Amino acid sequence: MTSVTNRPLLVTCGLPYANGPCHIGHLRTYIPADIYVRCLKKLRQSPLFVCGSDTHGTPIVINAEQQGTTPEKFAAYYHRYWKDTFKALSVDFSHYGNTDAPTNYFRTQEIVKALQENGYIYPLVIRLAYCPECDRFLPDRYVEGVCLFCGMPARGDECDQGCGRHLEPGEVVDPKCKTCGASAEYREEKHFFFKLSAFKDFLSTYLETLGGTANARNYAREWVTNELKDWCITRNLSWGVPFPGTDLVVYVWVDAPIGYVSFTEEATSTWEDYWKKESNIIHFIGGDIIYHHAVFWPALLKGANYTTPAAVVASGMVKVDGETFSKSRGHVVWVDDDYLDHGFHPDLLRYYLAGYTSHTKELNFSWKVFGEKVNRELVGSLGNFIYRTLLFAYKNFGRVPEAPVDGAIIERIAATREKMVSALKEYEFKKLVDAAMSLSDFGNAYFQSKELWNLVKSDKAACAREVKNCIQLVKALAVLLEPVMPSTMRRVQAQLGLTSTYFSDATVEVEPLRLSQPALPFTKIDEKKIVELEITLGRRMAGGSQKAPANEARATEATVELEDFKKMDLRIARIVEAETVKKSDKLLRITLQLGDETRQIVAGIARDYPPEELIGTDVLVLANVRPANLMGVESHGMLLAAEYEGRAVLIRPSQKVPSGTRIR
Ligand code: B3M
Ligand code: ZN
Repeated sequence: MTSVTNRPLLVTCGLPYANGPCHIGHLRTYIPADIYVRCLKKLRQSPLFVCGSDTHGTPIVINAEQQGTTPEKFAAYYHRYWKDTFKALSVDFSHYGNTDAPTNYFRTQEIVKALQENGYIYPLVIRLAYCPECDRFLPDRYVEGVCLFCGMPARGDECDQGCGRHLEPGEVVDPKCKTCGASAEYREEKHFFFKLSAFKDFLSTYLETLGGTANARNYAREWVTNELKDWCITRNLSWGVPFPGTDLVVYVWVDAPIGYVSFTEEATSTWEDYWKKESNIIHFIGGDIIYHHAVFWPALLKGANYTTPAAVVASGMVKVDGETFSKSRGHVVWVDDDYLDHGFHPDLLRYYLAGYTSHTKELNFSWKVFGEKVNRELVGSLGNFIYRTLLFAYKNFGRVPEAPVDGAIIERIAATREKMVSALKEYEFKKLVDAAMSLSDFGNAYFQSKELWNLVKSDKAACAREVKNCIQLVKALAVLLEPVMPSTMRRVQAQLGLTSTYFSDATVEVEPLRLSQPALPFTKIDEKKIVELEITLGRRMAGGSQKAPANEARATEATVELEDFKKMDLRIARIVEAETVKKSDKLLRITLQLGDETRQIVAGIARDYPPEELIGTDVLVLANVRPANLMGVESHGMLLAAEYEGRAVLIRPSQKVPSGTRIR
């Protein structure tokens, strides 16, 4: 947060590629950015918060090709996916667009033309990898080879395993075609370059005052002092924004950041206040794309007479169980398969990611630490304080007692709020969370030290005052922590009947209203569950493979051979027994009659079907799925159900047929 607050304020997040599902690594950008924006709103500012899907570039074309679909359909699927995922995680953008939209085509071409008019784009005949077998030029990810600078294996436009450099076409040695494997040759073709080198002086000055995190500034400075090369900004592809007057498209790293502008245009008619006038633009990004945001992007904006960003906030990397994050090596935690699908509340993950370590430091994800943080801090401290306070007040007074709050309590809350606001200015989300959590610890100690359970008997009026103090602390926590855990804290606010929840309200005395039976804000995570998740992750990491995320298959209308379909043994079965699996609120243990055979299966439908209603009914099962063990119960077969509005809807035959009947 910069000190100038009256300027139009825009916060953005790096655009996820519409190329695959969400993993924990992504969330280090989105969750802190969302917390930041929510805090600003609590401080009565009105930031616009935009993001969108990055739909262009060669990886998307290649993946669509491999799945037998078009890049449009492929990207459109993931665009919807990301939109839904952000919603599920309470990441609340003012607008979420996508770069394959007309607004972005228009804005990209307009900016390219402005750069041309201002003399920052020039044509150049260059040598490009060309595959004689496929008979085409090989842009970016279509080519693999060796990095010209460090000799490590490199793919397309980046040296991802070596020096980390952005690679220009022609800087990959020994190029091979990624599609057919043939050795590529170099051929000459005319392309267009952006004169990044002309911005050296501008960038040196610009970086002196760039806000955000120091890692972004320092990294960018190094590049600007050492090496600023012009960028080739055209590619031989048909997927992307056409480069005016050619049959090339614009390089994805041009039209992707321009998405920030076009999404603002889609969000508000006053978009020029953000991008053409003095404004306050804050980019939240991952630490691996600093060069693009703090060097290339400001130069591009400057060259086209647009407003340059005021701050770049770059998050540290994520490790998984001590290993460098890598999807291909299985060092990955998927947000759907590994987290949301297990019924975990998004607020727990938001808390963990924001409060684990400093924003710019490396975060080592581990289920064990996640479990401990949830159980010790959220359940043991925060949840415990909120619940015991509200329960004690409800039982002994039936209401928020009518008594003044101690000045010392109000001061303690004000000091916490101040710490949080200064942490926010430094983009230090851990400090922000820590400040609130120490208020929670203070609350617990206070409750304990006043021995309210004795005081209520000896001096009810004195007890009422102390209860009021505790409730004031609960109110403050519910207000101050709402940006971190929005839905959980809003539930607590509702119990106190709070209507105004700005940060300034934390020190406003809570109204003496009637209380109802309070609800536990958090529930403990079973140790067994954590062990189960650790095992799954351990297997994936040992297997060294990327478990295909469930959505990948659903992504497209990939075709299936009839032979493959015939391998599935689909049958009608009759449910003869059903009961809930112990310690699980999701799973049912079901016994099926399949002709002469009886089978036990475990199905995750306990929330949608009471067991007693299932007995005697017919269902459709995949009988030859590999047996699995779920929560210690063997499952041999899979029930087929439609997924509708988050519920399972069982598929049943339209008339009675004998159990065991095959489906064709
Ligand atoms: N789509 C994702 C990445 O490289 C890329 C970000 C674009 S931000 C304009 O992290
Ligand atoms: Zn390299």
